[in-house]
Amino acid sequence: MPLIEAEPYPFELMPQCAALLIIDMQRDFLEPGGFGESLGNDVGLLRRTIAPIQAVLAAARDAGLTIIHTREGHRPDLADLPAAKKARGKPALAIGDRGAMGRLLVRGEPGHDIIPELRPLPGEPIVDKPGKGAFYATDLEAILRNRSIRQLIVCGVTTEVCVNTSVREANDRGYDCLVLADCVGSYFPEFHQAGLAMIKAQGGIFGWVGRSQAVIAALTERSTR
Ligand code: TIU
Repeated sequence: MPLIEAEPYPFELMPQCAALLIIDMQRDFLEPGGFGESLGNDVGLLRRTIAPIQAVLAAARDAGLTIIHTREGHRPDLADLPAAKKARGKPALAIGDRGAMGRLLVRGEPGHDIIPELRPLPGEPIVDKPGKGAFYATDLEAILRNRSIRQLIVCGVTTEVCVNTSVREANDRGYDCLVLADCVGSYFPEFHQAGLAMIKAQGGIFGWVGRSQAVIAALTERSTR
């Protein structure tokens, strides 16, 4: 059983019941002209996560792990968009408005796509989520149950918003989450740090925090054995 260096204590990876969960690595959050920028954020801050996620993704694919991608977004008719979410922050461009990459945070638009560097392969489930949490109003739990998944290795953006919300949802449902610090990112460095601290505090109240290299080493050792 690979033991992965993590805080608050090593994570016992069980590869046969673990999934790599990559949260919302979409053009809308990582490229200029999308939803993230419409909220007043510097989207360049998230790009340091791309190379380490690519490396973990490659190792997870080689090791045969289940890989699940999520995307935050809404139906083109916006019927699943709460009025409060659309109004929040009074942005000049709101969800559903037309931006440089199509309608902001709307399914089927170019900005809603996962960035090309992390394009899903056929057979890797993509979970479309209308909220910040990956479990709310999605079939993620059914997918995990059908594959007997009990552990989640978590990557994606942003640390304190969709990553934290999803990890909290997963924790309440009985999943063990290992969040990779170099594979999650925020528009606010201080929120990134606090978001990770909150997960691992109190003996790992929501889960574990580790780094990509430790996971890659464990998976590589396993796939070459
Ligand atoms: N995916 C995700 O985190 N959605 C957000 O809206 N994040 C922000 O930090 N705004």
